[in-house]
Amino acid sequence: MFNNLSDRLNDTFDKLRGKGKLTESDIDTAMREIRMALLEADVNFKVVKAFVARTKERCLTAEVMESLTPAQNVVKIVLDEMIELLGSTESKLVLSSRIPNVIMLVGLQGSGKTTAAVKLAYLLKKQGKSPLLAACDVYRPAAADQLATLGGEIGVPVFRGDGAHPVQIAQDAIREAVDHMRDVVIVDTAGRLQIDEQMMQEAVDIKRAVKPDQVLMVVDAMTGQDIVNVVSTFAERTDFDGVIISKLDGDARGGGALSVREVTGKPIKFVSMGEKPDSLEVFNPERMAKRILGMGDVVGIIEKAQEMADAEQMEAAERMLREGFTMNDMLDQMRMIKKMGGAKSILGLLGNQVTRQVGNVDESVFTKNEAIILSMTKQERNQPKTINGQRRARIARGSGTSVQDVNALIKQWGEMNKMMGKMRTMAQQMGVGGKKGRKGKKMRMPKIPGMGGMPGGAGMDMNALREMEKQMRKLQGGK
Ligand SMILES: Nc1nc2c(ncn2[C@@H]2O[C@H](COP(=O)(O)OP(=O)(O)OP(=O)(O)O)[C@@H](O)[C@H]2O)c(=O)[nH]1
Ligand SMILES: [Mg+2]
Repeated sequence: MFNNLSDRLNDTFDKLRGKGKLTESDIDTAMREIRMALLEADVNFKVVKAFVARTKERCLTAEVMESLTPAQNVVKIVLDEMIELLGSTESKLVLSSRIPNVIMLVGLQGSGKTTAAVKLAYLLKKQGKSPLLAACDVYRPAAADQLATLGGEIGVPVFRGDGAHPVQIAQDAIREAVDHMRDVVIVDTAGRLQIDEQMMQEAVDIKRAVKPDQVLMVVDAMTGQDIVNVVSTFAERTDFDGVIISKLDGDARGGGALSVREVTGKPIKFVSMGEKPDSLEVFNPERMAKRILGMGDVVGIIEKAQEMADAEQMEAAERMLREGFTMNDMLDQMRMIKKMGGAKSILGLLGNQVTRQVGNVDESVFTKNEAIILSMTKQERNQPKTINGQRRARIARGSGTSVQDVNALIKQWGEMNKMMGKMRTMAQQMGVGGKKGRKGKKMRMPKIPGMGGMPGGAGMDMNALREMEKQMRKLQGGK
């Protein structure tokens, strides 16, 4: 589900990321691609139109266009809008204090009502409830048997008033629940075509008779553009409080699932991801949106890693400007990247910015460099210039590496230290770097681009450094 849509959206994001600064026409192109991708996923065209309009408007603000990372902002906006489209917050099933609570399921033929009824019963049972399933589909000969079999599998009783009218069965089931201390009755109704007036009326009658606490409409994830017609009749006749999307595990394009919230204004409560009783999940818009954008839940981990890195880096940068760049700083930097590299492996092949940043990290080089630094004495770490040939040989022996490896690392440190020296001079001229600034105000040191990627063979990001120097010069008054 959504694979194709995810791929398409990520292609668009990749193109944007490759651009740096974005123009209005870049946004136009991206929005056109997003529109096409959604339409191809069979999302309702009105929903697509509104979605793209909202997204575009937010993307074209100066805040986004003039930011240093416009592409990232665009992705974030698309994500936000997608979450909004899906309902922004989790909408739990609310049970009332009435005993028994009655939940009635309605939906088209074959949409997955009976399966969903059983899954819901299973979920409630796990939460300590004692549900009863009511078999009100009297039209399909095997319908009650199907429910009885599935109910048996999960140990939930099924009330089947063989031969009675569906309204009667529903009422009797409630009586049965009261008699046997069952606190939730789940009413499985017969599937109906929305054009079948008699069947629609029956659903209305059942609803009127048992006054359900919740009517849930089951919508097959395979429903596409037609979703509007499907739900509107139900909305009109039986009304409903929420939606269960079934068959989300299939390979349908998922357009209906994406449209249903906007089309009905009703929350999606559950999604069903398979035929097994335990495959009903409480619907979480954020998780789903991230899944659609190919971000998975790991995005959170990455964001955290990035935040952590930012804060740590900022502090480290300030201290380095004050006290100079030591081997310990280099070690810290390496470890930070390694942490992010770890997150990357969870991420898999996600087209994420952070993945890109740490993309070329070679773990074995990390381990080697880490061992080398750990084999240095405190004094050597603080003043790497004092590491002579003899010491290099000792460090190589101690870390199980070669003198060449040690040389390479010290050389790398030398380059970084030189760069830090330059920056320190600039910073001092500007009055930044921990000490009070010229105007007596403590200024924060900007994050040093490229520093993160340096050790471990990922290579120094010279472009980022040049950009940084340019920025610094600008800050000094354009010299
Ligand atoms: N893969 C998958 N199959 C599902 C899911 N939900 C339902 N099905 C299958 O879809 C078919 C129809 O499901 P039912 O639960 O019988 O649908 P229904 O709405 O009760 O059908 P009627 O009572 O005939 O209207 C069955 O073969 C189910 O096994 C799901 O989430 N994933
Ligand atoms: Mg059924």
